[in-house]
Amino acid sequence: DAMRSFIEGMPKTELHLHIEGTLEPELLFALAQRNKIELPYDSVESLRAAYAFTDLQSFLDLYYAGANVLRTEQDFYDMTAAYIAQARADQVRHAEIFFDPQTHTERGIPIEIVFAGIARALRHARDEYGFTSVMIMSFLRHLSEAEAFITLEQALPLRQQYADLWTGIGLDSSERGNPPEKFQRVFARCRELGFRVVAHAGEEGPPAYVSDALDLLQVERIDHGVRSEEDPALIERLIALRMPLTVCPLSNLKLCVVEDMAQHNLARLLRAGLTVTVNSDDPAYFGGYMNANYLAVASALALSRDEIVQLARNGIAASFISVSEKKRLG
Ligand code: ES4
Ligand code: ZN
Repeated sequence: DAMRSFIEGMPKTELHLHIEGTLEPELLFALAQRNKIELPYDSVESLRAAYAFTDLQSFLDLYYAGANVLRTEQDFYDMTAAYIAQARADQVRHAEIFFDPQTHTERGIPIEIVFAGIARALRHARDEYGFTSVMIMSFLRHLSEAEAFITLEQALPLRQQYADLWTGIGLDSSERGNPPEKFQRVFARCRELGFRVVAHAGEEGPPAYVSDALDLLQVERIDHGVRSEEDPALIERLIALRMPLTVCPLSNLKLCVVEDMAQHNLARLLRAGLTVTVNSDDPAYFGGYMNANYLAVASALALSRDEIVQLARNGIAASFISVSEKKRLG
């Protein structure tokens, strides 16, 4: 219908995308075969059938298991190139991409391999298609702050080599029981080094984790943040700060953060004046890329065309690109 073609044709930005979460079952099987890795599933279909999650942890267990097929620079390149093809088909013009080095270094994959494969695909997309991107290196919050510091130390020698892409630091993985305060010192160090910082907060965790991400980590965006609604004073603060929330509707549905899409608070948050953006999180696991996320909320929440446009504009405003590049995006 008309809303569908409007959404499909609209230029977009992606601000919350885990590259390891774009590994489709087909590619996962192909990489397993290429790397001679045995999988506990006998087909692409049986793997996909296992993607029935009850909460964040039930997803993370499969997501980390899936990442085990990524071994070579070419594997990281192929995964990233496949994502870019999907994003371009959805009229995504710019993507800010999380990657989790610890998921790979813990398995003995050198951090250099991770950076090189992802960056080669992103540079190719920029040079060939004008598709721009930012890399956001994320710390796994179920690991210790000391381990985050070690990862930062391993990555810093690569900073100059990837200065055109790697400008962000994030915080992801199991939220409950791993509050922002656990990473206060490493985030302070990252800010001192000049990185842009963001953190997942208020996905499964309480609104206090959102306030703490602001106060203790001094983040510039909140990833998810949907549970902020439980604290009206926090909502007022997020509005006053124009703090962007990178909301991921299909993710929230698949991880049972919301019971059904009609219950999602994206429209209420947007109408209250928050800088809400729409994003796809881990599209290979959650059943859809950018357009599917926009279509799901547009239909379930009866968004107007103006509201769809506002969401897309918020994505440009909240991105980590220069004013001149923002003008290029509209
Ligand atoms: C994630 Cl949905 C989500 N939440 C927290 N950490 C993550 N890593 C990948 N996807
Ligand atoms: Zn996420």
